[in-house]
Amino acid sequence: MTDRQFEEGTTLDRFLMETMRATPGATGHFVNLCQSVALAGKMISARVNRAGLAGLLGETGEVNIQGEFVQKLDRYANDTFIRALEHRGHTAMVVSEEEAEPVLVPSRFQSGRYVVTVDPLDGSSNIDVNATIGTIFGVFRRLTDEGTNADLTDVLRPGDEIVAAGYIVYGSGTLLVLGTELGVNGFTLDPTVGEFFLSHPNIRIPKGKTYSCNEAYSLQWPEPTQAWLRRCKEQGWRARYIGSLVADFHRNLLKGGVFLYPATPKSPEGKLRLLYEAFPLAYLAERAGGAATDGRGRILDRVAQSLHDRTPLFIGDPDAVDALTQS
Ligand code: P6P
Repeated sequence: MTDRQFEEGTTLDRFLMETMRATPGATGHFVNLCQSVALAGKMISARVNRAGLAGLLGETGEVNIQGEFVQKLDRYANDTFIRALEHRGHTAMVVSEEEAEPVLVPSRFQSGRYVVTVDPLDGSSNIDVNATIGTIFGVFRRLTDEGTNADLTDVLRPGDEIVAAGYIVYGSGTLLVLGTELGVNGFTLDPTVGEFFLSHPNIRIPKGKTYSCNEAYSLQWPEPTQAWLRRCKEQGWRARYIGSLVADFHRNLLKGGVFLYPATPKSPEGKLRLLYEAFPLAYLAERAGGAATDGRGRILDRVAQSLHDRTPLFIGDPDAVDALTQS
């Protein structure tokens, strides 16, 4: 946990530089990577915030613009994120929900020591109703020699080997939440100056009786999970569900609560993605005092078998996650 106190108005860059100075052996590559992520977040935020305009134009029947624009937002977010990472010498490869195969940094750029997994725009089906969406990312240090091409061995590995993770949530504001071994901190974008400022230092998940799930599928869940839900209702829990994982997770992280997306007959392996959704959010949850399992065991104990593995996900309040996990 970050036990350093930062002044009001600390920018993300200042936070990163001061944290780096306090980290023996730090070379600045990770700081550089975080700055690339922040740039991508600013660019995606600006574009997402204009999606409404496209929507408006779309209402004139110009389906082209609206359809193209919205459909392109996933692709725009993906390309922006990859372009922001590839040319600064800190990243070797990116694994993205939008890419069937890993994306190696082009040979014209210097490859780096990190491999990044990303869901460029989680919840993008909510864009046309202006609901909160976000970018989720995880960071591994590559296992392969930096003189060679990164490959699948750098990402098909235990979630526990993640060295950092975070997300950028595009809602009423744009917030970057970054987790490292020092803790979890939130930075709010001030669009008037184009800077992220420390707004949520040392995030720790509070106790909270809120469950977040798509109850439409609850009759298909395993009986123990259904029984847990009935008990919550008897105990007066609240329900909150945005239908955008990153937004539901973010609310629970700040206010307390648990998100659950169990397996169903339609999605026997679960719906959510292991490498670039569950791993990064599980990393953040645990460093903020929460927990994350797949209903049987700890998410970060899982080893990714393929790039687009899916998983059931129970994440947030540690007591609720424990109650939902049948060993
Ligand atoms: P459902 C969004 O499409 C997403 O991948 C997650 O962000 C979200 O938590 C989940 O799917 C919502 O799924 O089945 O409730 O629409």
